[in-house]
Amino acid sequence: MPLAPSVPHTLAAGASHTSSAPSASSSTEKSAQTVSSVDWDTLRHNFPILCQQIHGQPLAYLDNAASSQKPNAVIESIDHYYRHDNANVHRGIYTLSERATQAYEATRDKVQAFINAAQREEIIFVRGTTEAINLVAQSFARPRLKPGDEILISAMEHHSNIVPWQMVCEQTGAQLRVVPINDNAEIVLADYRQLLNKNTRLVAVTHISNALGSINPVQEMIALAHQQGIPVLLDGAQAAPHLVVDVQALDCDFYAFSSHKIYGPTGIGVLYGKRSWLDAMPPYQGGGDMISSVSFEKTQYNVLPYKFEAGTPHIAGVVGFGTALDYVSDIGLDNIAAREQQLLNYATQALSPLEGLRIIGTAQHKASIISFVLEAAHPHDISTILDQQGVAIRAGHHCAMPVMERFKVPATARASLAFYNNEEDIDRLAEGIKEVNRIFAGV
Ligand code: 7TS
Repeated sequence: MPLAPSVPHTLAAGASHTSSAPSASSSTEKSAQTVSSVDWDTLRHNFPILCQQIHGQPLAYLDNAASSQKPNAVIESIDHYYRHDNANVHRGIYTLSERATQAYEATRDKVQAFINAAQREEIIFVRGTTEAINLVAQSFARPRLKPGDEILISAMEHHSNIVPWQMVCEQTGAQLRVVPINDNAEIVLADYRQLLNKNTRLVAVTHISNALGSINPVQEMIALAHQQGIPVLLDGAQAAPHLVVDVQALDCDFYAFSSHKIYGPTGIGVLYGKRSWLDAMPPYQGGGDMISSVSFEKTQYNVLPYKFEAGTPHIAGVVGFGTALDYVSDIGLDNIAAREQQLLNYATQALSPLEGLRIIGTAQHKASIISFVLEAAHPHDISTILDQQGVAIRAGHHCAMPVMERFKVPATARASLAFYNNEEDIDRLAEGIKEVNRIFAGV
């Protein structure tokens, strides 16, 4: 089956995109790009939602860890799909269904290239990181676990990488073990080494923490686990948008991430799994598309990856996701990572001296996420006052309640930066925090 996307790349990328970021077809041009040669200001204008005012002020969107905004190219490709190609996939012998199928399967190839998976069959489309982890918990872990077995996670996990394991532990009598983190929010590797043992059946750890920004030493952690034959799942929800992910170099067994944090639509994400594991796993859900034949006596399951994709999938989401991957690949993940490090340094310097402000999460290797508390005000109040100034940040426990417990805070305020943010956004954040201090502490 030909797998070329039905939307030509130039159209899928959108005029405003191709005019500002080099074309994906020009690999020499792309490799010649550096962080200083990318026109970040123009790229920001690819995101129509950012060009608006909130409460009479320009929007500074600093909640990218929760969900990132969508460039014109992504919005236009979804619009194009519904206007021209919409049909169900993998079933119709007519032009629209063939186009929809081609567009859907083309994204699988793009994901394979994006994370350097060995085979396209290792890419499973799911609703997002949460569903990917639940799939592994129920289809991989559950049949293998027995009382006395252990699942090892870290103390900085998102609830999506805690609760599915607790559920499967309840179902099987296995135990959840937790690797501690130090005061800088780094995994304590000595403790990790000690906790790995002959009862450990799986390590499930986040690549980057959403609440703290820590980039974990996953390569080393995987190697240590593999020395004892223990498979490793990485929660890549925060990593895939911010650094180059190579699942073969990492040698992880499973990798989960969401489209909506990487400038694509909501409701779609990826489970990568090594083929040998996926082949041995039973389906997660039953229904259409995941079978090769059904009778009342016996159902034959479909081959990978379809065995794990029961029912009509989120086709438009997959199409938009493919465009988002083209978009970030055109800019270059290494350029994005470098730009975000510049912004992180700028923000750390701007925020650190502010009266009563304490940054929670000071790992040596850190992504562009700054969680903080202020002596004068609760994070919810900080967020409310900042919103009045058009500055959008997140406040709360960030679905990482054990992290709040670890640092003995009820909640944090969190600014999470994407490549389209700029120094002005950060200056306005700092000004807003000063205003909070004036209101609550008179300083
Ligand atoms: N894992 C991590 C590390 C995350 O940051 C998130 C979402 C998830 C899993 C779940 O992803 P989903 O796409 O399935 O929902 N994190 C956040 C956040 O930090 N604020 O809102 C959602």
